[in-house]
Amino acid sequence: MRLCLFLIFSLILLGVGCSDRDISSITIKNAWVRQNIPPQSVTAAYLAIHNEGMATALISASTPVAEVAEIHVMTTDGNIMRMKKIDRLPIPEDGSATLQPRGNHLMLIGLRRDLAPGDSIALTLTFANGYTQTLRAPVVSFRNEGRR
Ligand SMILES: [Cu+2]
Repeated sequence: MRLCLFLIFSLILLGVGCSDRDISSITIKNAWVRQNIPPQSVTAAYLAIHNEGMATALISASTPVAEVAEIHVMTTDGNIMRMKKIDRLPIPEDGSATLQPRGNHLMLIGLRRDLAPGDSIALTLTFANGYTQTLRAPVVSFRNEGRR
């Protein structure tokens, strides 16, 4: 009986330890958004996700400046690069996922205003492990993109 209680107590401790590790394990770096070119009301956002915990996935994104934010991956169809909406972007255990130009990105669709260089937007990211983070991403001129 005593051993049993001890085991249960240990499991509870372990459980708490694990979820703490998961929640604090994600760091988001280098977030930025490409300025849109009016009258186009779409653009893309990029960032790097670092995970020091168990495998998870990015499952949604949102921003007050766009009606929709979708997770897009790039696929090749013959010689043609196409983008495709996905429901979850896997983030490996102790790994990372990078969203960058000509690669995977967040597609901001239905911009409510034009995004000009010097501006910044709020981006909220939600992960499969329950972690959610809101961060600010600067708007970058498409002319300066190569420097990033
Ligand atoms: Cu896209």
